[in-house]
Amino acid sequence: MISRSLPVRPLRAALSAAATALLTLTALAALPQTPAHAADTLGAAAAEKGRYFGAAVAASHLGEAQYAATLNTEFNSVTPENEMKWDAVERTRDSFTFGAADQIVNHALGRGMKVRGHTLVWHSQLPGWVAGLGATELRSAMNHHITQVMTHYKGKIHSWDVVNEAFQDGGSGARRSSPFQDKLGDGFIEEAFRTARAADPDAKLCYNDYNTDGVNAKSNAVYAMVRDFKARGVPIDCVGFQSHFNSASPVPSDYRANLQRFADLGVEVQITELDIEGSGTAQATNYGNVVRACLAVTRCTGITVWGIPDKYSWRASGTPLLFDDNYNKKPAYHAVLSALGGSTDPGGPGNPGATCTATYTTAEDWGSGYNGKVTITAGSSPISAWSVNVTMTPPQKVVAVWNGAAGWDTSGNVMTVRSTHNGTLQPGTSTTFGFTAQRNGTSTPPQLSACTAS
Ligand code: G2I
Repeated sequence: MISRSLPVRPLRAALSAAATALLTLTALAALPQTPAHAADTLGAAAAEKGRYFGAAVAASHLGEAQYAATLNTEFNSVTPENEMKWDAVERTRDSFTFGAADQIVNHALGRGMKVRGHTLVWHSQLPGWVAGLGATELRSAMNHHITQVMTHYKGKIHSWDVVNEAFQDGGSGARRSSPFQDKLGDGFIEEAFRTARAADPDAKLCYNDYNTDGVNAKSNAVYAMVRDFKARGVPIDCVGFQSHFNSASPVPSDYRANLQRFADLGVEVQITELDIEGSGTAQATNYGNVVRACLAVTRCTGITVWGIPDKYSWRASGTPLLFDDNYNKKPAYHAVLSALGGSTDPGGPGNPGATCTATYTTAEDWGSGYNGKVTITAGSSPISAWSVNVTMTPPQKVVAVWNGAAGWDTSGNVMTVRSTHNGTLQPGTSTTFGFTAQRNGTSTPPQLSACTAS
C-alpha cells in the first residue's frame, strides 16, 4: 500500500497572493466587470451568459417539497412535460381544460421563470376525434386549437413548439405520416406557423424534433424546410433540438456545427429536451460538451433538461438527468454548472476561517487499476462544505467516484470533487471520498491541490 501525505496550500494564502497581483494589475489596466462571485445555480449561471436554463415540469410533482425547491432554486425556465399537449387541453372538441398547464405557468411566472410552450401540433398524444376528421374539418380544428391555446397564454410564453416531430426517422428525409400530413399535405406546417404568429405575435415560434441533433438526412430535411420558410417569409423564429441521448444515440460529434448551420439561417436554436443516459464522469463529460456547444453558438438561446430527478424521467432506468432520485446533484450537474461558468466552490465570505487539508492513499491496487482514498480534514474552524482538485496523469482514467461529487475541467485531467452529504466537519475531524482509476499504462499517482472549505 502506498501512503503519502500531501499538505495542501491553504486557499487563503493563494488568494492573498492573487489579490496582490490583482491590485498591481488594476493599476495598469481597467479590468472587465465580473460578478463578485461566480453564479452557483444553473439558471443564474446561464443568465450570466444571456441564456435560460430550464426543466420539463409535471404539475403532479409540484406539491413535492424537494421537487419544487430544486426547480425554484436551479432553473429559470420551465416546459410543461405533458400538460399543454392536445390530449390534455382539448380532449373533447372545442372544450378546453387548462387547469394543470395553468398551475405550471403560474408557478413559473410567479417566481420570475420563463415558460416554453410544448406543443401545439403533434401526431402523438392526439385525441381520437382529431384523427377522425376529414381534411376541411381537420384544418379548421388545427387552426382553432392553435388560436385558442396561444390566446389563453398570450404574453406568457417565450417560445412555442408550434409543430413537433413532423419528419420521419431514417434516411429518407420524408415527412412522417400523421393525420395532419396525410390529409393536409406538407402545407400543414406552414399553415400552423402562420396561424400561430397571428395568435401571439410576441412568442417565438419553433419547429421541434429529435434525431436532428447532428448533420443527417432528417436534419437536412428540416434544414431545407427552415431555409425555404425564411426565403418565403413563413414566420419561424427557432428550431428546437430535443437532444435525447444514450449509447445508441450519442451526442453527435458535429452537434455544434449542426446548431450553427441552423443559426446561420437566421433562426434561434434551442436545446429543448436534453437528457443523456449514463452516470458518473462519462455522463458529466457529455453534458458539459452539450452545454459548451450551445454557448459556442451565439443564437443558441437556452437549454431545457427533460425533467429534474432521474426517478421522474421518461427514461428513468437510464438515469439521464442532473439530479438523482434524492435530489442530490450528480457529477453531470457540476459539469453543466462549470460549463456555464458557474461555480459550486464552497469558499466564500460566509466562513472566513474555514480551511481544510487533503491527503491521498491508495486503498486497493490490482495492477491495471486502483482505488484511491482521499481524507479531508477540517482546520481549526468547523466547516460545512469542502472541495479538492485531483489531477490525473493521462491516459489514466477515473471510472467511479463515491462520497463526493466530481466535475472535470476542459482538459479532462483535473477532477474537482465536492462534498455531498459529508461536508460538515468539526475542527480537526476528517471524512473521506474514494475513486477508482484505470492506469492505462501510466503509474504516476494522483496529485491533490486546492482543498477549499466553507
Ligand atoms: O418521449 C419523450 C419526449 C419526446 N419529444 C416530445 C415530448 O413531448 C416527449 O415527452 C414525453 C413525456 O416525457 C412523457 O411523460 O412524452 C410522452 C408521451 O409521448 C410522455 O409519456 C406519457 C405516457 O405515455 C402516458 O402514459 C402518461 O399518461 O406521459 C403521460 C403523463 O404522465
